[in-house]
Amino acid sequence: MAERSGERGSAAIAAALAIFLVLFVGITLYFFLAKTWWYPPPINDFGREIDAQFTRTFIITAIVFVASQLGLAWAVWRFRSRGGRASHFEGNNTMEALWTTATIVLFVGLGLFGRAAWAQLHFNSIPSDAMVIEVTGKQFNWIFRYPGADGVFGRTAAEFVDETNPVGIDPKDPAGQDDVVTLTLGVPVGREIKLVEKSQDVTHGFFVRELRLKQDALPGMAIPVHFHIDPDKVGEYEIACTQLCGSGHHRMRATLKAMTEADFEKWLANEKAQ
Ligand SMILES: [Cu+2]
Repeated sequence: MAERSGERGSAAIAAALAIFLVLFVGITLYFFLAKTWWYPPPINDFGREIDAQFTRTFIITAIVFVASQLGLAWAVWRFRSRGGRASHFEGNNTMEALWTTATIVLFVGLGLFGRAAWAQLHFNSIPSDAMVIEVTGKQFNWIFRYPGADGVFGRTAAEFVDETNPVGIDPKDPAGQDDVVTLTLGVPVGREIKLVEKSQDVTHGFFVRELRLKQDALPGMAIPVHFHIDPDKVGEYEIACTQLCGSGHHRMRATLKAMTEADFEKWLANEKAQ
């Protein structure tokens, strides 16, 4: 009698756990397929390439996830306690070799697929006619600098940093006289932009969701990245800091303003006048 009630208990618990696993898989799949918490649409080829890589990764991991969780649900139900002794086996070289090989193939394969996008951002030579803009992260602002008409940035040094000179341009350097310092990243659409990232204090993370571009800015380093924005993607996009850089981290944001070439020239002239 005691044994029979034990059987019923085991079946109920096994069924509940198996049903929970199936529901859990279904709900998880729904959120990914419906893209409930997805990025806003990309605004260049690089963004679309990153999305394609995300999709490849999600499809492969989804197959593994669904198969393993449903397999677990099936095993929980199929091998529930029936009051007998549990049997087990130890070690299986064939299975060890199989899943180790499968994991290597998956990870290396995904890496190979993703290398084009990675190289595009970090290793491919930046076109020589790219517009160069410097971005400096400091607690808790992003500051942008344009080289001005001479195309050359003035020298900077920590000793010159103050409220009116946030990036510390050397006042004696003639190349720095026409540098334009702004709090908004204005760029013309359809043009290659080379962004040189710097930091004055701690590690900050430059991130624009629509560009799918994320790169840390580190003190003592000048890190170049490059991007362009599709000609039809004029608009304003949020720049966020993705590194927990201090108590004001949450308000360390700026705006990326993508404009037509003519609007950009007007905007830059206006910023310079200020
Ligand atoms: Cu920051």
